[in-house]
Amino acid sequence: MSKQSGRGRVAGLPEWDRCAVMGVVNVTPDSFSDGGRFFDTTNAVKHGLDLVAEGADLVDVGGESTRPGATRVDEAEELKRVIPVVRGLASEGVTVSVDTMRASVAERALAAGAALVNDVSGGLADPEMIPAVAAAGAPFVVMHWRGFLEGGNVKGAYDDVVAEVVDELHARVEAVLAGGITADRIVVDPGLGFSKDAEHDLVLLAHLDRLLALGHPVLVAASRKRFLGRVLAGPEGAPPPARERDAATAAVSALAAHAGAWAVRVHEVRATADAVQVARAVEGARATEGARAAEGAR
Ligand code: PMM
Repeated sequence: MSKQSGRGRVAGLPEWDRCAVMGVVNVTPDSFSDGGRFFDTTNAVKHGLDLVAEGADLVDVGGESTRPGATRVDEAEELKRVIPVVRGLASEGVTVSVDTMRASVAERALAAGAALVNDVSGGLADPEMIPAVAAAGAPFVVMHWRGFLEGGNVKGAYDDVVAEVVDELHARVEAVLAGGITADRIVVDPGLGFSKDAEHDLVLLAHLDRLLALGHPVLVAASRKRFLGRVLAGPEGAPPPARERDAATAAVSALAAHAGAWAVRVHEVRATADAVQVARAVEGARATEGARAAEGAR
């Protein structure tokens, strides 16, 4: 299977000639890595527009932290956080994704101009989610998820993490298709850090080809995650804080883009925008070289 086979195009979204950059706007007081900084509508919209100016192709707006142990916000609060930000960004022409596990939030966000629903539970947290997204004809990100993490990383036991994540994602894709979302609107995501330790995340990144083989565009969301802290710290050291993991994040963006990812989801856009551009240029050079070689062989 060729490296680019998973990049493809997602129906209902613009098409990019390289790995797309999804900038993150967390409208939460307690997010894993940038919590509290953009916790009001005006600041959040401004931050989203800044990310676009820095090179984001789309902006992912979320109102609920998904970090391990985070308590859920209620529906009214999530709506209050997310919908005005989605509306504000969409009205400025930004391609907006909504990061939610609630069908009601997805529906209202789509009505407010969102173009994509990003559900870290892959439709498992809310039985109304898949029918709602199908009815709206919107694209859907299906992330690998093993449930809410109460009491730590309890569902992270694997014999073969790549095979299990691929199989479980495949099953979710089947469920999503059965629920009426069309194949050309499905994006898959390995769910780095969700019921996974650093070793699991790294092995999944080493085998993005296996995820691409599912036949859907792949989203990689490594930004500032724990595994990068572990890599940077080495075996004995203390991991640097989340906001000191952006160079490492950009390195993952280059690797993921090179491996054929459709998009990378990042908090700091500038370096990743450069990374995906470099990956695109290298791909272009390879294609030119291949064409020349073919020409010479004739
Ligand atoms: N991770 C987080 C939030 N949303 N969405 C997708 N599709 N994939 C992810 O891995 C993912 C996500 C948690 O990270 P944050 O709180 O730092 O944004």
